[in-house]
Amino acid sequence: TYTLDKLSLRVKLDADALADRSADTHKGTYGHVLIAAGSQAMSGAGLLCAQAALRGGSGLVTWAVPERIHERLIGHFPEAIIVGLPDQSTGSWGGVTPGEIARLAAGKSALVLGPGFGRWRGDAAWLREVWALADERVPLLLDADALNMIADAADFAAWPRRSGGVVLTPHPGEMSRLLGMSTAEVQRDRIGHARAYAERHGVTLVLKGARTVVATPSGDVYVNGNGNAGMATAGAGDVLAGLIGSLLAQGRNAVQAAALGVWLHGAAGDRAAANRHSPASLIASDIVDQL
Ligand code: NPW
Ligand code: AMP
Ligand code: MG
Repeated sequence: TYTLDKLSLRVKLDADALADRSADTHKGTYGHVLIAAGSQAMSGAGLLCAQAALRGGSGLVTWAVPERIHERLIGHFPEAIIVGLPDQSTGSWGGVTPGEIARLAAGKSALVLGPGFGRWRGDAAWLREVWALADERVPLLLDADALNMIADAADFAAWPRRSGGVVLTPHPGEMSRLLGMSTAEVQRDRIGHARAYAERHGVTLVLKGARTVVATPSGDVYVNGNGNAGMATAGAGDVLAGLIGSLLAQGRNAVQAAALGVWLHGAAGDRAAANRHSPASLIASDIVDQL
């Protein structure tokens, strides 16, 4: 087990490398993230996620949403490409088909799926199809409701491994659903549960909350030391998902992107808190602003 604090010099050097851009580059050099996130009531989750992906340094961000909310987002986020996918009155993520997401994911540098989706019955089969159809070389980050979909799948351990890598970013409530145990039980052994899950499923697992744990498929664990309770606020996790997606798109592997993303997210949260009279008034957009 490593502490990201103790390795802070290495994390900082890695962070500095992000800022160190060679002159002869263009937006295509820095990756293209596809964010599939947001719904009627929770378009904000998608917006925060997509903003964090751009602030994280990706050259291009495409934000995919169900068609019905597309119209009202136009003009609110000029830097993002916003694509409305055909939807229906019912079904997972507003009835958008897995095939539409896979088609859009082709040629992208990373895919972030789940923030602000909402929940439907039969979600596990829907996610399984995205998993099968989307190019396995594209790194995949699953957050929020996409994690609830995994929790509903009886056979997640048997899903084929993806060569691009997979990052899961549960908070303790989502982790409790993944493991079928109470949140209190998860919290009693955060490192043990995170490590066992990551090894068993061949994923990089980020167990969020105070002292976020990053567990790798090979059994290493990093515990983060920065961040603050002001980050216990709506949308903070959606920002982290977009940020890690951005680092994946810029060529970091799953473990590097998760560890660096968690540390940068905490550092930005600490700056955001310091800028306010009280951490209580910190909101997720402040974290995006400080990246
Ligand atoms: P309790 O009981 O409160 O203590 P859910 P969600 C637990 C979207 N959002 N330590 C918590 O415990 C998301 O992207 C949209 C311990 C409770 O049981 C998702 O799509 C926003 N326990 C959707 O909303 C802004 C912890 O988890 C459960 C914990 C639902 O996501 C908000 C709650 O989790 C939001 O991001 C911790 N550190 N953290 C928007 N503006 O569009 C959580 N728990 O039921 O999965 O609900 O996280 O709000
Ligand atoms: P979510 O619950 O998905 O919105 O994610 C919340 C984000 O804020 C995660 O990155 C957490 O690690 C972070 N966070 C929430 N509460 C705290 C806390 N008390 N201390 C440090 N970070 C926190
Ligand atoms: Mg969340």
